[in-house]
Amino acid sequence: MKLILAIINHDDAHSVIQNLTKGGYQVTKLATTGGFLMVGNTTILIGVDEDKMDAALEIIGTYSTSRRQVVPTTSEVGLGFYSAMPVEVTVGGATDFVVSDDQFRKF
Ligand code: 2BA
Repeated sequence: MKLILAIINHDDAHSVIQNLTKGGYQVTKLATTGGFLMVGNTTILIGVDEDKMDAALEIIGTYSTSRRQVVPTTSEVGLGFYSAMPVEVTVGGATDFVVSDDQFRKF
């Protein structure tokens, strides 16, 4: 058994989860926040048998899209003055972690 933790964009969450569920996977959705942009994203947990793991990752990849996002940052330009310097970053598709789940029990 493996546990997939996938961090995806809020806007993709519905179609990713819908297609995983359609494929027979059980999914738990968490509302999370990225530490860099400090904006909301979605983390999904999927417990899968090893032989179904690649197909789950494939679904996540198919329905997750990457986006360019502008982040306002401020930097000191001297004498206590600050200038706003927008920085553009590419966010996602999906960031996936796969961990071994040595114990899985359901009561
Ligand atoms: P955030 O931390 O809000 O990061 C959003 C995007 O900002 C990242 O996209 C990346 O393009 C950029 N970024 C993040 N940290 C940066 C830094 N120190 N310097 C410059 N640019 C930076 P993604 O890499 O696609 O990540 C999307 C979200 O996935 C992240 O949101 C975070 O919530 C999660 N994530 C990504 N890698 C992770 C990791 N190694 N561990 C835990 N969470 C991760």
